[in-house]
Amino acid sequence: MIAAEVVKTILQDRVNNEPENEGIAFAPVNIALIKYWGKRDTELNLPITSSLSVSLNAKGSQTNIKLITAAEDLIILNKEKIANNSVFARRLIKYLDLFRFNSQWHFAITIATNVPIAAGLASSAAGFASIIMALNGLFNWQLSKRELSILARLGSGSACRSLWHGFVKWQRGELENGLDSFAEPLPYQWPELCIGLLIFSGKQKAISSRQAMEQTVKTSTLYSSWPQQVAQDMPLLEQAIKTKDFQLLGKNAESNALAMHATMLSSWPPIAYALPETVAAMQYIWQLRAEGRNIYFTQDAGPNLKLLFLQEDIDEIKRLFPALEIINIGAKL
Ligand code: 2P0
Repeated sequence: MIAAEVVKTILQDRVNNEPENEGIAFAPVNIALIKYWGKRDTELNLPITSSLSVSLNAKGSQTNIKLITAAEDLIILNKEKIANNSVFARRLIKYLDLFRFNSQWHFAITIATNVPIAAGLASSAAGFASIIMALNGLFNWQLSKRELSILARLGSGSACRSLWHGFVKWQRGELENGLDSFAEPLPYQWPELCIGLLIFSGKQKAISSRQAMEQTVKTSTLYSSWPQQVAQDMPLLEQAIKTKDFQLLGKNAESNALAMHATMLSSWPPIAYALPETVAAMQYIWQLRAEGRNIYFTQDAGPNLKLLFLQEDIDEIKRLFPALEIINIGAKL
């Protein structure tokens, strides 16, 4: 099934809604503790496995969207106009086309994000989630979060998890049209859990996660073990969240991230997102753990690490990693 048909199935006669003046929405960045890596359908971003994330509170993207009288869309990212033939704009315009039910419609879209773009900090997830929520406001569709999650996925897979704060699970689903592949919040709070962003580079990555995922699925000999890895890690991670077992959470999240990167290293051409500083930091964290400290990490499609630790250790962690940006994911907004 193609994405445009999924959109029509969900919106039905709402495609005829009159637009309001403006749609505005914020969506948080999410960090996967059990990763999404590999698609069974590249058009609909349907995953091979389920995944589980935690959202980063106030870190994310704010989108304002309006209809304008103009010959083309106007895209402003962090106060700068983006050329409509850039890679970023083309991907965004392709997504907006799914909702352009009148060929005369052009959008003015302003996105403000407070995380480094394309540095493995899932800015596209927050971006597409905030865009679909803003469109929902602009056209007064009044869609459920579940429906918005499905539509966000069409922009970027991980965006379907950025509709909520806290812990979120994306069920892979079984259907070909993906109508059962959406995320849902988990009913658990863990106010003491902290995430620290250890940033080594905010530069654009050499290979997009989209391309890297595809290359891994096609060529990695280890990829066949990935669904097994997720099947093993997912229930343990859910149990860790439910019982607030920090070591169980840390071990499974870290091991899941390393397994994902192992599949990339075993693909051809090989994909390595780590920089020498990334590897040095991993070894330092393993050394800290050997000394009895409660600290783990996860890594996405970029060189930066996200450290996992508890509120009670925050002073010690600040001392050990002075440059760390700490996000208490359980804090009230
Ligand atoms: C995740 N990542 O679960 C994994 C872990 C990166 C590493 O989801 O092609 O930007 O748009 O569906 O969602 C990044 O991939 O890929 C990602 P598309 P997406 O967070």
